Amino acid sequence: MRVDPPVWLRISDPVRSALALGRPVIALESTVITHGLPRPANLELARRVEVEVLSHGCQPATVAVIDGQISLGLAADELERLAMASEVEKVSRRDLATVSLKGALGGTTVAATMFVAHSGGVQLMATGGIGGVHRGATGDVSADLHELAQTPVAVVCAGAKSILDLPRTLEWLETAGVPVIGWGTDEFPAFFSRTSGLPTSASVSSAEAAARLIQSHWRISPKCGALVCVPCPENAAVSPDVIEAALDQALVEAEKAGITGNAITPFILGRLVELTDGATLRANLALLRNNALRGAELAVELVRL
Ligand code: PSU
Ligand code: MN
Repeated sequence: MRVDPPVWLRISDPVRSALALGRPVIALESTVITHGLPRPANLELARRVEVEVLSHGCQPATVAVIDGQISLGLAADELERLAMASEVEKVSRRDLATVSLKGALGGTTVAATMFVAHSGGVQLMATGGIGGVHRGATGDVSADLHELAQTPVAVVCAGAKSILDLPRTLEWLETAGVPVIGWGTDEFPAFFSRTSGLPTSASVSSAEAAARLIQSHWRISPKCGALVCVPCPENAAVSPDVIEAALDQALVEAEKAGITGNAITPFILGRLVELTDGATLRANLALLRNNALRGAELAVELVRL
């Protein structure tokens, strides 16, 4: 039933055997490790998430580019190199070939992670927050949205990054036919904050219900992704007011410093941590872990169906 993976893709042995046995597998995004979190918290989290996902009966498959090899599933030493390297690229879908030919190290965005996961036969991935439509009239729309429109992978996230224009991001997803499924909520979560005041397109209250909905979506739209939104855990979430104030300041600073394109997200995230005395970092770590664990439950249910 499964087709052979493409020659450019390196699949780790544990991931390969889990796939061959039809066991649950979840792909994990890695730009958050390379560009979204400070060291060494990034490595600690990445390791912890892999261990916990495994203990939930699901095989983790961190996606990254290692010395030019596009990889699904990393060895422990590769994860450490990726997290601690000073020279590491942010790899979106357009960058895969370039970084691969350079033989470089790279952390993959949601778009690139989805594409690689799908190429290897993995249907599910977890991340912190997806990219989307940026604020203002820059015309900056993340490749994550285009990938969701054309690649049948379900992405477990805490919504879109709060630095984005959330209403326009949701409009874009609606236009592209991508379901936005709230798990335990009917509001689109705003990453560090649990609420945004904006509705999801569907709501489920269990892993089983989420799996059923995703499966049904793929019967009807077999080429389209889906978003599964899980709010940041209550004890780590930050109030929208605090985020908005810090964000306004960070956005002004970014504009003054002339920061644009794919450098915006890492810059803003770093400034938010400083401006909120670490509250956004604690929220980011908590939601990443939570999304991976909920994702693992979902992977188990998807296999069961
Ligand atoms: N959210 C975070 N940290 C991150 C990202 C999102 O808290 O590092 C990354 C994800 O990899 C996402 C990417 O796919 O930012 C989107 O970047 P861009 O807007 O340049 O497409
Ligand atoms: Mn962008």
